[in-house]
Amino acid sequence: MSIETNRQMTPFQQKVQALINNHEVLITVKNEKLPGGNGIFERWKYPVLTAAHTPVFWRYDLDERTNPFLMERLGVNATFNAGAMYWKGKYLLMVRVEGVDRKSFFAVAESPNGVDNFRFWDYPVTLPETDDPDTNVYDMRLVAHEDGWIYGSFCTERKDSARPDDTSAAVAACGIARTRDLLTWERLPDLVSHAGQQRNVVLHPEFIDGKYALYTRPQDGFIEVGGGGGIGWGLADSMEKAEVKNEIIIDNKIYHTIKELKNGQGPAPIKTPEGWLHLAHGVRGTAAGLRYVLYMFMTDLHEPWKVTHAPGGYFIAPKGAERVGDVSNVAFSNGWVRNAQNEVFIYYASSDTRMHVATSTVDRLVDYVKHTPPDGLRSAASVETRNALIGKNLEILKKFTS
Ligand code: M1P
Repeated sequence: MSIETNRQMTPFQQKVQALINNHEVLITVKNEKLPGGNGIFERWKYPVLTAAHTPVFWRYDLDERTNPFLMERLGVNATFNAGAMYWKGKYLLMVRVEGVDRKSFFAVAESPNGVDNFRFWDYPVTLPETDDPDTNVYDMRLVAHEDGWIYGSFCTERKDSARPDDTSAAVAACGIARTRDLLTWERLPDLVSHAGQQRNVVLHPEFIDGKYALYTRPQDGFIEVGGGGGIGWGLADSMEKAEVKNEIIIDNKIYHTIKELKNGQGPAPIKTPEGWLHLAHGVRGTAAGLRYVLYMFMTDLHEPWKVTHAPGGYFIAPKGAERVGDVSNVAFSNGWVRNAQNEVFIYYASSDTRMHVATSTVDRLVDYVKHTPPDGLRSAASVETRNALIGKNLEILKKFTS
């Protein structure tokens, strides 16, 4: 974008031009696949989105009369936890943009190749409210459902009116909106669940027995999932008045694993001939606070509520600079894209601050979930599994040298 090229620019205009030029340089940096991955996926060198990637005209008042010092009037704190989809030849992220006022909103950024050159659309999403206005909305999962609509399911957070004196008491529920063009959104009533609060609710892309199927995450409190928890599954007759009457837990949290404290479905699963590939986050406690990592599992092609393969341990954990941010030690994903070449672009946020991409393929991810040993749940079992691998490998290596 260039301005006022036909005449001498004023000092103010020169400062505006510098801001715009620097922004353009940042958002057009070519990304590079990092060498030395683990064979499962590759990381990329640069975050695909940071707060600084948001347009200059979202943050600054560019009118010299009202902003003579060219200050940021509406700062952006973070860009993270993005839903994703492939749309009209572009990789789209539905980004959680958090202002310096702590309110999150949704905005679309698009890229021609999925790994760099993400550019925000001019305006954030105008999300209609229900009769009970949201205080905060975040973490949208985008799903092109076989009914023809694109749905966004997200967390809507409101003050807990039952605890008026506690200014941090909140209630989380699943908000639902739908669109056909990603520009105009129809807000639907929030999901009615009978299992407490809800976050990380994801719509399955296909009907199951003629009903809508939802991955849920029942929780007793706003932060704590409580005694039950895990990734749930339930059916709803319609999305216009979505209600899940029964939820079953299909993927439990388990003591002394990467999902000891809580877990949650990431994006909608990817369909493969061998089953549905799932990406999720698992949370455990440490002396330094919670640690969020990503893990994968596979469910049955015809009965997606049945887990068929569960590789042990994490798939992606925050690494290096990813470990530091507003909420440190967090890897979180609610968006991935499988393209026509069966490449998979995994969009993950680090430490509630910025967005990254990791790339793999459907074949590699299926191999990973099917052939990575499950968690033996005891140190002795882990040693036994590792010894089997070591023994087999030493025999192979002997042949290399003989
Ligand atoms: O701060 C880490 C994450 O915490 C929440 O996830 P969960 O409900 O699984 O604990 C969400 O607020 C998420 O946005 C955030 O990234």
